[in-house]
Amino acid sequence: MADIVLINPAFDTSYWGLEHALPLFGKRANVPPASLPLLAALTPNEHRVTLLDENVEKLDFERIARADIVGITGMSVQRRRMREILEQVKERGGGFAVVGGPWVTVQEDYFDEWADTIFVGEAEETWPRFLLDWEAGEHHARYEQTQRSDMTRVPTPRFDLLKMHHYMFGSMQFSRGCPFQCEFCDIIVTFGRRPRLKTAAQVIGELEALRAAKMEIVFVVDDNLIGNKAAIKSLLRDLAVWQRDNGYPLMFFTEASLDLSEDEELMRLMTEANFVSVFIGIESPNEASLRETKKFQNVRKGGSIVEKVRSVQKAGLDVWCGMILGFDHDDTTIFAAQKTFLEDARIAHAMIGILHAIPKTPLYDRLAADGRLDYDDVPSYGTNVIPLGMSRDELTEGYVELMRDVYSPAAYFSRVDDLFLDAGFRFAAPRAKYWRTHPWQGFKSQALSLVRFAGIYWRLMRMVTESSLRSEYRRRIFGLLRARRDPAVLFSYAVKCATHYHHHRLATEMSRGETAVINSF
Ligand code: B12
Ligand code: SF4
Repeated sequence: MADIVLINPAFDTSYWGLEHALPLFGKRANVPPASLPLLAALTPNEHRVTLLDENVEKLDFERIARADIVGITGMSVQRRRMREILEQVKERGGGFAVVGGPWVTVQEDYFDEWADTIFVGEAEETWPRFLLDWEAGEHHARYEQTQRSDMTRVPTPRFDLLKMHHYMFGSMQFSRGCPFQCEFCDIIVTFGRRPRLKTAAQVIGELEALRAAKMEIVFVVDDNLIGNKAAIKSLLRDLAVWQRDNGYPLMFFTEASLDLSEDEELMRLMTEANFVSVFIGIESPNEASLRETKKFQNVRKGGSIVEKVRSVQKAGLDVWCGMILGFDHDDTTIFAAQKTFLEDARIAHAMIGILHAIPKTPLYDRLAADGRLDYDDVPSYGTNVIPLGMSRDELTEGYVELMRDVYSPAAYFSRVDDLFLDAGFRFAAPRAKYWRTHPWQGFKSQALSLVRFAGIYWRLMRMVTESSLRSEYRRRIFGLLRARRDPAVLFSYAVKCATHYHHHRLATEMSRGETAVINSF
């Protein structure tokens, strides 16, 4: 029997981390690390597994050093902390150190001195095999699966081993893989271009586990939920039945490609399964840049990108998006173009980043061949790419200015209100319809939304230090109240205020030079 400790290292503050908003929700982290409870479920019962997430609790290095095997996961932004943790463990004469996850998968030599074994890519088969090898003293320094994991055999993650009450959202995965070929993307390098899905029975099993952990909002962490449209439609139908049978206990958000807008049935099925928002990789309003990066799905016929986003919103899905600056076809006019695009598309939440080249991607290979990678001062520039249409300084300065503009209260709430007030965005309509025939459940749920809204409002008024922001939030919320009396919408609007606080603070700190430009790399 081995004593195994698996660790998710702390993140630095970032757009997605929502660090400044978390106290407003009374939470310590946004999403639990999905890999750790999954690895625990893949571990044979004779071993003892402890899961530690540094984002919700301080690490006790003395305890960690006593473990037989210390496993660490992490993505690019966690890589330095991953190394620090390994160093601390080694200094204390700690156990066998293994590393897996997105970063080591693309940068295999990063932990050379610190890790005894690394795992490249998926680990459904290699993790249990490693444990057998380790017990026999025959383990290898590197494991990589020859076949991609069979998603229909992935077990239900051991959420019970995490302190789930500290997280804002639950997380689960329906599928891996994406059929597209965006040049900068490491997902297709790691998971392939053929989407692989779990069965409805597996998904429902996980939903029950998340419900048991008292989660209410779940991030479906697929990179592209709709990579296999026929398969996901079938799954969504089963999910909608489960929601209706159980009184809509869970609300979902996810990521999908823009071709979602071309499929009315798919959008309807998503809302029936209680998906309320979707993150779409739009990347740029500049068509030449989209073609350059092989994001062909965004330049297809059938309307402009703005029109396509509006179709998704009309179906009842709030759109979040990813935008990238610094493609070869971008010059300094891109900053204004991005801002105008977000206004026209009424997208409140845009994860704007600077193009960077992830190792093993086609973009990385192209730029390396052209001598256009520069690792000098990456944290300040936020990229390892030497841009073509402007200097590195112009790119970072333009980025910071754009973030500040886009998250100024006036610009942000103008986008939110355009959607929520003027367009009367239909929020979770199938659930509202269900409540009309189940009034008691509807009443309980709406009462809970009101309580939650009141909690966030109270914290906004107490914890936000800038009085101008407090009065902005108050004014906006009362504006919404005059137009719409739905507690669910009110709660979701309060969440918009809290997330604004995070984005606005982050953008302000960046523009004052108080935090690194962007730690997406
Ligand atoms: C959910 C998610 C998030 C969540 C947080 C998740 C969390 N708490 O860990 C949020 C939304 C917060 C997030 C944020 C960001 N993310 Co993110 N995220 C994802 C996403 C979509 C899914 C991750 C997931 O849950 N996968 C499901 C699990 C089961 O898969 P897995 O982690 O790969 O684990 C498997 C194997 O890797 C392996 N494994 C993993 N760890 C370990 C450890 C050991 C010891 C072993 C043996 C095996 C092993 O076993 C698992 C089973 O096969 C991935 C893309 C993807 N599809 O993986 C991007 C991804 C990880 N994110 C990425 C990035 C860049 C970011 C951001 C920096 C974006 C930004 N610009 O702000 C931020 C930074 C976060 C922060 N707070 O600072 C990149 C990382 C690139 C890289 N190669 O390192 C990815 C790959 C997406 C991408 N290509 O852009 N993210
Ligand atoms: S659509 Fe998203 S997941 Fe698919 S290849 Fe492009 S960036 Fe990667």
